[in-house]
Amino acid sequence: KLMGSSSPVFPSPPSANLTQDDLKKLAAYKAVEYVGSNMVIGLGTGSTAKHAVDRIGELLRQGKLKNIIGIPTSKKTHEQAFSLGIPLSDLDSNPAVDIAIDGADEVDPYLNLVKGRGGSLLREKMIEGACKKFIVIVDESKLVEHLGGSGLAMPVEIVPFCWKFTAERLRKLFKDSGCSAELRTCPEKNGEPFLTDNGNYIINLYFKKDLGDLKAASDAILRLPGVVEHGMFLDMATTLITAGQLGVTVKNK
Ligand code: ABF
Repeated sequence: KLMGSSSPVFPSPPSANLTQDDLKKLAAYKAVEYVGSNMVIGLGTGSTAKHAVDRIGELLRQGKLKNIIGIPTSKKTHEQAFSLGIPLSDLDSNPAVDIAIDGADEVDPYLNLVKGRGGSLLREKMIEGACKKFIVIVDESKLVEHLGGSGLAMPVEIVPFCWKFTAERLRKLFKDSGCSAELRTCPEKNGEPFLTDNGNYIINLYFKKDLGDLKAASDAILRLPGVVEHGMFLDMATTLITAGQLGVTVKNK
């Protein structure tokens, strides 16, 4: 299975009955221990990554981190990091990213991920694909045996043009896995389509059966015209930090 270390590191002994948000924070704080001064840092999106960005801002304010540059993976994270006074840039100006820290929706035993239920998968994949070390931070509820196995959505970002046509082609690709495809909408905006930071739509794919060969599935999705990117992050994470009631574990690939 997984290569590398897997050791409980913190807290020891664990406090009982930590909330899911406490666990997210523990994983995030552990990840920020890998951040040093003079680094270019990919800043993730979502409720787990938010804790990491807060912590980086705090260390910067305390003078414990100096001369860092943050590369935000979404407009939302940009706003958060900006409000914390973290110096920000982008991949055009800083194409070599030292480290990225981000959450995930599902993590399999080989550190393959499903991401993008927060809607930021394209920018996340661009930035996290450009970094030397990509640390994924999760609470233990995100661990799965097979991607797509949680019964929750596998997001695919597509261009709005003839989205129904693209959604149907995606569904047909995986009909043997009992796939259904739904446009992501915003209930708070009368069911209007959800728009990504790039002005695109998201199709949520749901599977009744295991996807099988993930690389083949990824290639097939990316070959469809109209598809921009999908939420499978295969062979990208270098480190997984998981927080559970029994402590925090670090696994390196
Ligand atoms: C981002 O945030 C996404 O890729 C993923 O969809 C989501 C995880 O959110 P949370 O940490 O709130 O569970 O990293």
